[in-house]
Amino acid sequence: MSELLQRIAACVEAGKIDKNSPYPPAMKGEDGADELAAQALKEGHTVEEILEQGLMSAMEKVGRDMRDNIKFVPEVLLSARAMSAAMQHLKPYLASGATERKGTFIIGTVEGDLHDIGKNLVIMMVEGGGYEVLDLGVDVKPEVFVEKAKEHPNCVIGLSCLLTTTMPNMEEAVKAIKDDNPSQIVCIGGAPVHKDFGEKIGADYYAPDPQSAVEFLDSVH
Ligand code: B1M
Repeated sequence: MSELLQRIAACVEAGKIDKNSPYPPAMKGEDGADELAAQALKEGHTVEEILEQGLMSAMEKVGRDMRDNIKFVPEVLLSARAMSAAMQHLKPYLASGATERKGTFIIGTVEGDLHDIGKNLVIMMVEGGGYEVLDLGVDVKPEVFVEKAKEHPNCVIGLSCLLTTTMPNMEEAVKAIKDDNPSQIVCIGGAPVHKDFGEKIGADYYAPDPQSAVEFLDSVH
């Protein structure tokens, strides 16, 4: 891997967003993921190289570290922001269709639930994993998931929920999606839900953390 791509990966892993960002102190004044991604494109690195060697590998490491309690939410959010800053330079190429994405992931927090920090972390990891993500936001009604699934054949639907009181709404959403298309793949996650609940409501997979969601997507694509 080129030294420049290694530096991008190091910025994402360390949460170094751009030259002006003060975190981490050891990298103060140095270029961040933002400047280095722009430089890499200018120097002729392909979008795929930057994505796979610079961003995805680093985010995968961050995801594993989060799962292993080596990194925590604030650090992961900084890594996610560093990746976002680099992604801004790549997005025009990705949007043009010139670069193949692995698949589409449609995610939302279920009806009645306004929590989105965990969902947004999942989005960052899944985007970092090479997928197109459609974010439906929070308080998403079952029929919206159904409608969006129809618009994106072969997508995987992700449902997040943070309240015990909205777990029945997650069940309703899964039922509506599966009633409409029994082969639609649904992945669930969120603090109050667990594997047994997922099995009970007919979800295909329970992801305890964002990295598991990425690994699940890789397993079905
Ligand atoms: Co709320 N809230 N909140 N809250 N809130 C909790 C969840 C609560 C546990 C606090 C408590 O009482 N100790 C409690 C729920 C209790 C319960 O249901 N048993 C609670 C409550 C009661 C409420 C209100 C009802 C409070 C009130 O108004 N009386 C209200 C409900 C509003 C609503 O949704 N209708 C409410 C409101 C809010 C705020 C708006 C103030 C704010 C949300 C801001 C926002 O999200 N933009 C908020 C917050 C911040 C929290 C806490 C403090 C933090 C949640 C969070 O973001 N965690 C929370 C207490 C706590 O957890 N300490 C609490 C960090 C986040 C990274 O973790 O979302 O679990 P998490 O996501 C994880 C995994 O679960 C997983 O990946 C993430 C990273 O590992 N994951 C997925 C999540 N979704 C996934 C999907 C996947 C895969 C993995 O695939 C599809």
